[in-house]
Amino acid sequence: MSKKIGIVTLATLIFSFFLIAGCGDSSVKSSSTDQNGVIVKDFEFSPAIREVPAGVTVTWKFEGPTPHSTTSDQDSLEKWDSGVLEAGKTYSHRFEATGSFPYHCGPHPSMKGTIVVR
Ligand SMILES: [Cu+2]
Repeated sequence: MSKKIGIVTLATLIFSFFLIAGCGDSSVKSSSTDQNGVIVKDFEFSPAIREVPAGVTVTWKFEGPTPHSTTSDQDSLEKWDSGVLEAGKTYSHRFEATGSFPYHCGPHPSMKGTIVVR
């Protein structure tokens, strides 16, 4: 009987640990956002090719004096358009389907990037 209670307590402890780990993960959101993030600055998407797992939200962070956008290419199967955003703004898009999704900056079509969803 006491062995059974011990197992239940252990299971509760493990469950609690994952809950805490989960909370810890969301409290350090800035670093996990960076992992799935793209900086838009100096007429570049950085990194130009960002690989993410399916179901992840990619966040573009706009910096620098020139406003830019993140806009999916015409032939991209995943569609998004941030509109033109100034420094300090962010735009997020969740990618569910796997594939390679090219995008560009509306005002500066030579700015190109790709989100690769694995
Ligand atoms: Cu631009």
